[in-house]
Amino acid sequence: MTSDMLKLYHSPGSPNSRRVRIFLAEKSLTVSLVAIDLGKGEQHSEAYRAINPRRVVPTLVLEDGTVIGEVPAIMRYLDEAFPEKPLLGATPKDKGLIAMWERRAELEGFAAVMEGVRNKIARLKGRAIAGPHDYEQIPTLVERSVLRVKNFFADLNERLAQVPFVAGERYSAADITALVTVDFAKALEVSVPPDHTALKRWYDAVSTRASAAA
Ligand SMILES: N[C@@H](CCC(=O)N[C@@H](CS)C(=O)NCC(=O)O)C(=O)O
Repeated sequence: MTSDMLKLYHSPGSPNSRRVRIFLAEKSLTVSLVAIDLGKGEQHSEAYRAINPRRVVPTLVLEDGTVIGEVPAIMRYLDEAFPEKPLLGATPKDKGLIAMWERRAELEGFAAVMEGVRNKIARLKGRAIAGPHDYEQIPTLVERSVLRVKNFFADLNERLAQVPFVAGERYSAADITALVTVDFAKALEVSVPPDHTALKRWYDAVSTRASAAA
């Protein structure tokens, strides 16, 4: 099987879509990209809901029509189906460690930024949580989200003072989620503080890889 039989529904400005695009670029895989315009509400269209009733991007569609949503699930499929250049680990130990660090980056970093942005931005009024249900914003949450992001940066700085990459010695999916988190945090006006030198060193390295432009 070749990857060009796969279809990825994505949005150019969506951080979750970017996680998958970087993953694909790192593995040198090409898929057919279909853009969904979130600004115009295309995720709510009947046509897209027939593909992904959760109304979110990214969505991967396999050659036989199987639909895989959720970034970690898409990454898992791609790493198993195309095992060259594994980004989720090649040994049981690496798989466990990368899953742990990627999950921490998603839950403590990415989700905190998402919570802040979705409860802050006027355009997302009534849509504080992506998906099939509408939720009102809670503006008072934003301050706590920002604090969570800052704490995530401090914790990540400590980690990266010990190892070159988030999950250890090698670049992995955990670096992808952490990189997208740092860039996404700019929407909350949170950037890497100058004294977080290990985080800065890592950010400069991962954001200048060709895949970061994906
Ligand atoms: N848990 C989902 C989250 C996907 C998600 O939240 N995607 C956002 C874009 S980054 C979206 O589709 N938003 C649509 C909306 O805001 O209505 C995943 O891992 O793929």
